[in-house]
Amino acid sequence: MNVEKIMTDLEKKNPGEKEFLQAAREVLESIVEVVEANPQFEDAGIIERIIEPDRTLIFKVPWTDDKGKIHINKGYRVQFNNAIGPYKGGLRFHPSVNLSILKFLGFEQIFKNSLTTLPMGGGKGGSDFDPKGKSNAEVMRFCQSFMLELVRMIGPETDVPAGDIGVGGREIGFLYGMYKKLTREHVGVLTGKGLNWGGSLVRPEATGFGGIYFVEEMLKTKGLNLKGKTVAISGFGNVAWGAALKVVELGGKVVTISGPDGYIYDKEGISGKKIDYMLELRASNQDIVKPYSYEFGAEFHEKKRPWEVKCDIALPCATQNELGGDDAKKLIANGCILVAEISNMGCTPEAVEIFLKNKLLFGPGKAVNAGGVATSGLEMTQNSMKINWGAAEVDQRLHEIMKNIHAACVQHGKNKEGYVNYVKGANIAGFLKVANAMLDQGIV
Ligand code: 2IT
Repeated sequence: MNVEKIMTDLEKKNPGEKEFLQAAREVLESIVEVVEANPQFEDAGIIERIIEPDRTLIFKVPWTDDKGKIHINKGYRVQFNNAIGPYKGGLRFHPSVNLSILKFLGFEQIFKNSLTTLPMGGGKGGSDFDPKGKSNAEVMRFCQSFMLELVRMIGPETDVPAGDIGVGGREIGFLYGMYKKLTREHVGVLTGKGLNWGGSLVRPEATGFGGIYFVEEMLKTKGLNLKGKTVAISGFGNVAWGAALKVVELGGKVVTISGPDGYIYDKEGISGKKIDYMLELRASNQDIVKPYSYEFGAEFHEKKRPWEVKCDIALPCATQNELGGDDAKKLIANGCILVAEISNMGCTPEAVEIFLKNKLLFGPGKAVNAGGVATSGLEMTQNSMKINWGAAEVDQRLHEIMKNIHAACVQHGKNKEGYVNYVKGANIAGFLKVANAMLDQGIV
């Protein structure tokens, strides 16, 4: 398998799509050995087929603001691969959204969803709409207009979107309301729904909780645990919040959160009502963390990232490529032993290379953050059965899934010296299931 040749062709077909090309290269480099050991994959064109989305819908989203001014945004849904189940993946509303970002996320989602052991294919969607500073009514009108087009693509057995950055319970509610009006069906077509209308307990916490269950498993391989560990977290949204809750519950100390405006360093530890305050920051719709420093008297470092603080564990929980090579070096110099991406592709390839070279415990997003979509899968199951599980049952299933993902990474990623390359392990384990399903189903 010639990775360089595949990448050259991919670049020609997808010019300038740097995030997508970055995600594709990482997977391809990881699976070389298994593809070479299994010539049936290349014979069936699996590689070329898996890096091309099944289809992509790009549409206009017109909406009117509270003053009556008309705005036009771009809307997208990328249906990447449905070999093992309906397309599944979140919607991201953020001004940075473009086709490259959604293709990288959709591509990652194929392997992540495969790792969960649940029957879900890979997809992603969203818009360059910026929720910052918008009123509730504006967000509603935008969501309704977005759904007028998205409805053509989705269905409970076809494609099941959820939230991602900028899309939480409120947006899922508005989207679901319009879907229901258009189709007259009350079905599990979106996940992350409200508890009164088909949502699952633990879904809001699931990405963060799952991430920390995975971190616990990683630590266990070294006979360690979270008790007394100092943890640096980036972001302050849903993912960071769930992770902080679980770290504190398991005896760790969270010392940072961050936003586009900078980071908070709270030496005393972020716990209890300080974690609740993250929800207030998010609800303020301002996308800033500075107010935390007035509220609790902690340090605010303007326009900086939290990777310069001394910590045992670093958890990127914000967005792609938020931790670079220089950050990686700083973390290692400060004694950090574990980095786990709870954001998607949180670390740059340079940072990942440095972590692997230095034999850190490094967990890639598609394994570490799979608890979010796994719990979406559990929401789909509950919707199909028309029942609701209790929180303990969902949490226990989530925990089990994360342990299984960790075991799959170890199985496929452990080298002769005993070091676990989780990047390789996750990519191989995720790929094999999808590739074999594609083989079974013929050239489609
Ligand atoms: O990146 C992700 O896995 C998500 N945003 C969650 C996707 C989902 O369908 O729950």
